[in-house]
Order: sequence, then C-alpha cells, then structure tokens
Amino acid sequence: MSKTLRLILGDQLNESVSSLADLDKGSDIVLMCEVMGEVTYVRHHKKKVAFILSAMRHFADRLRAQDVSVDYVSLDDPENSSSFTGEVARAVARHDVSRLVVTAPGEFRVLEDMQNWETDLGIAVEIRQDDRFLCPPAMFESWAAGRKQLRMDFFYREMRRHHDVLMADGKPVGGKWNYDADNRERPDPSLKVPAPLQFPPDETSQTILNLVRRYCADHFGELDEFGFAVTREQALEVLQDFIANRLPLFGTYQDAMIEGEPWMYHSHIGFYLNIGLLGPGEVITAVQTAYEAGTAPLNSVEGFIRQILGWREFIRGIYWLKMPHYATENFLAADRPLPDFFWTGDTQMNCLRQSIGQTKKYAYAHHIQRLMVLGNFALLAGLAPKFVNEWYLIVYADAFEWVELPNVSGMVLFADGGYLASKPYAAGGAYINRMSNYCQNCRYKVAEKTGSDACPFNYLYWHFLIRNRDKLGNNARLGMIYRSLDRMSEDKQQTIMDDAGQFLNDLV
Ligand code: FAD
Ligand code: DLZ
Ligand code: SF4
Repeated sequence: MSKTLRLILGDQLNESVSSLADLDKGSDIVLMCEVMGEVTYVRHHKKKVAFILSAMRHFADRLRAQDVSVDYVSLDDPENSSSFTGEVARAVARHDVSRLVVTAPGEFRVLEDMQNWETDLGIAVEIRQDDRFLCPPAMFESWAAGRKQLRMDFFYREMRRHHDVLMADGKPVGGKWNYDADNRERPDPSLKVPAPLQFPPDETSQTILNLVRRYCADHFGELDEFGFAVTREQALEVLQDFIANRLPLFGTYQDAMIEGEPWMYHSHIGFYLNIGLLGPGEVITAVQTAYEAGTAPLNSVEGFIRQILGWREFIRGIYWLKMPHYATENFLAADRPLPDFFWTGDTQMNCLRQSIGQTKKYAYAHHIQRLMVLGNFALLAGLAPKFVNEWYLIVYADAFEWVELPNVSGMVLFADGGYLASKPYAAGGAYINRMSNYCQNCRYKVAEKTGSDACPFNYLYWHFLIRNRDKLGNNARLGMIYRSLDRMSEDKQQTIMDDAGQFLNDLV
C-alpha cells in the first residue's frame, strides 16, 4: 500500500487540521520537525520558541496515544537539516513515500517553499486549505472585490449574518451591531484584576526550556516563569477561566492600561487560537453561551466576538489577498531604524518602558499597548515598516506573519495608504493619560506640549501631521485636525518642529 507523509507545522496543532482528514493510521506517517530555520528566520522571543516547541511535543504525544505513527525530529538531532524543506526531503527518503499532504501554512514565505517541493523532491504534494478559519480566502476575495478600501465593520456584519452569531430574526441581538459606546472605560487602579491561569512546566516543557537556553541564548526576552498552556486541555481551561473571571468586564476595560497589570480583562487565548489548540468557532460558541446563560453582558460578549469573528478573520483575509506586495508597502516612506530601547526597555517614557518591559517578560502585551503605545510611537517617529514588523513578529508569542503584518503595516503604520484603516491611529499623550495611569510615574509631563519636560507624544503628533501633510492632508477624517493645525501660530509650529526634530535626532 502506498504511504502518505503528512506534515504538521508548529501552528497546526489540532487533530481536525485538514492534512489529517483522511489519515490512514495503518500506513501513513505524520512528520513534525523542530527546525532552526523557523526558530531564527526572525529571532523569536525565547518564551515563544519554548511555547511552540513544547506544544508541538505534547501534540505529537497526543497523536501517538491514538496509535498514529509520528516521526518527530528534535532540534538537537545531529542529522537535523534546519529547514522544513530539508526535513521533508530526509523524511521522504527515510520512509519511501510517494505523496505528501500538508495544510497551507500561515506565512507566505513557507507557502512559496512548499510550492517547489513537488518538483524538487519528486513526489506528489497536496497543499490543502487551512479550514481552521471562519472566512475562507475565496469568500473574503469575493467580499473585497471592487472595494477600494476595506472596512472591518461591514465585513463583521456579513460574518454575523453568515454564521448566525448574536442574531435574532435576522437582526443583531439587542438592536445594535456594536456596543463600544458602553466600553472603553478609563482604568480604575483599585480594580482587583484576577490573576491569569498559569501552568508550571512539566517534564517535556523543562526539556524544551533547556533546549531554548542552549540554542536561543542571544534571543530577546525572558524565559523564567514559563506558564503557557501547551495542551488543548490546558488551553480549554484558559478559555473557561476567561469566561468565568474576565469576560464580564472585558468590554468595559478593553482599552485600559494599569501599571503592573499586563493581563487586564483580556482573554490571553490568541496564543492558543494561532497554533491550533483552540478553534475560533468553539470560542465564539462558548462566549455566546455565557451571554445566553446571563453570566456576561452584551457589551462584553459582542465586543469580544467582534475581535474573533470580525478583526481576526478580516486581518487574515487582507494578508492572503494582498501578499506578497503587502510586506513591502511604505506609503508614508518611513525610514527610521528601530531605537535600541525597543529591545532593552531602557527609556524614560514610562508608557513605553512598561509595555516593552512586560513584552520582554511575558511575550504578551494587550491590544491597546500594541496599538496606541508602541505602535503609536512607531508611527509618529517614522520608524521603517520593515524593522517594526520584524520586531512585532519576534516579540509576541501569538505572532505569525498572517496576523502580525496587516496589524502592523495596515493598522499601525498606515503603510498601505488606508486600505485597512480609514485614518492613522495617531494620538498625543492625552489619549495614553486617559486610558492608563502610566503618566503619573513618568519623567515627562503629559500636560506640557513643548519644551524639555513635555510628553514627546505631544510634539511628535503634530510633527507627524506636518511632515506627512502631502499624503494625509486630503483625508476627510483628519480634516478637523489639520484645521486646528492651521489655526496654530507659526511660532508654535516652529517650536513643535524644533522639539520633535531634536527628540528624533537624539533617538538611537
Ligand atoms: P483579546 O483582547 O482577549 O482578544 C480576543 C482575540 O481576538 C485575540 O486573541 C485575537 O485572536 C483576536 N483579535 C483581537 N484583535 C485582533 C486583531 N487586530 N487582529 C487579529 N486578531 C485579533 N494578534 C495576533 O494574534 N498576533 C499578532 O501577531 C498580533 N500583532 C498585533 C500587532 C499590532 C501592532 C496590533 C495593534 C495588534 C496585533 N494583534 C495580533 C491583535 C491583538 O493585539 C492580539 O490578538 C491580542 O492582543 C491578543 O491578546 P488576547 O488573546 O488577550 O486578546
Ligand atoms: C514559530 C515556529 C518556531 C519558532 N519553530 C517551529 C519549528 O521548529 N517547527 C515548526 O514546525 N514550526 C515552528 N514554528 C511555526 C512556523 O514558523 C509556522 O508554522 C510557519 O511560520 C507557518 O505559519
Ligand atoms: Fe507616555 Fe507621555 Fe504619559 Fe510619559 S507622559 S507615560 S511619555 S504618554
């Protein structure tokens, strides 16, 4: 009987992945490989590497327990060729197979490699659609066809209708599509944010942690206090813990940031969704069930479901629609290198110091820290998309290019010229002050607009608008802001330009 080799990648850790659909346990072999090429194509955060490799080993054990033949190549295997292509070639020779089945990868560069395997390796290669998403690429393409700009809100409504989520008699539950008017409260530092569920490393994780210490010593990030879920059961526990303890206040404090509270009321399930330990459909069902049982309010439930059914699917649709050229877009011609403090956290700007510090420690920051603190700074300072994308791909344990790139280039840097977002998410210090308590412990004064003590976000904001006027001046959503700029005295504008110029010159 002819054998089939089935390749499972480190972010495809689910038995229902399409590459296993017709698995013949009697003859087929599942290949999983730890390869340095994936560990270092960007030098991922140490905790991210440990998380993915440990989850891979646990998943291999899970398959073996179901009598599946798994050929697992470890990072320290002396014969390891360091790449997917090399490992597939070695496995083809080892097992004498004539056919390879794999689920489409989440990154374009890996797909390009895969598309050469049939010719290079001389076997039949079947690349199957990744059906762990709720909007197949073809469905997104037909929705996007003919639209010059894509807007998540309209996509989200289609998805709600199509999947019949939070709908009643063809109308949105509660009468509105979006309850953000009830969300986005300022932080209350006296909040007792529940501690996140952490899992002490078992023997498999301990082995991986040692491997990461050995192979990734010079990578970004801290490895101690590793507490990620690495099995499906643990990931399900994280989901249940979120629904019981955080979901009710998710919406209210979705945008809030409190010093020393990295996890807030977020779900922390992005890690698990993105490597396959959880699926978006089951998460949405569980959250909707909590609403129907009366244990979570509509503002939180709708807001959360919008992130998964709306944003996550929308972002992925854009990635596959616009690659490969999306990766090189740079509408604002931003060209500044990344300042060193993005790696060290050594800056006097407290909001950046806190966000980078927790990123180093946990390989996690929540959405508003990524968007309105770190991203806002990258946008205003004119950091080059190439470096900013690389940084985000390295530092977050949930980062894979399909989701990282559109968020960074499209949402944060406006590098696609407004295809994804209607205007740049630019803001001065007042926004950060409203949504966090960071400014209280900052060397800079958020209320000061210019001068050596002024919050740098304040003058960088106007500097950004002034220097990009030719590209942004006609944006209808920025009209009022440009009119305020025009009302500013020439002296004041000059002071802003001088302060910002000085700040940016000193940035290393
Ligand atoms: P929650 O706040 O609890 O949200 C629930 C889920 O909704 C998330 O787990 C995620 O699956 C989904 N979601 C929410 N917003 C988005 C979004 N904008 N795009 C896609 N999915 C979304 N998310 C990633 O999964 N990987 C990334 O590499 C990534 N990079 C980002 C970079 C920037 C600059 C920005 C602004 C956002 C990025 N996001 C990314 C989106 C979002 O910040 C993370 O999904 C979220 O912070 C993960 O934490 P959580 O699981 O606690 O999310
Ligand atoms: C991110 C990652 C890392 C660090 N290491 C591996 C690995 O050793 N083996 C593997 O199969 N996958 C790994 N991954 C995930 C891949 O980078 C991911 O599957 C591709 O980027 C496609 O999305
Ligand atoms: Fe950040 Fe400015 Fe507030 Fe300091 S004053 S924490 S730099 S927003």
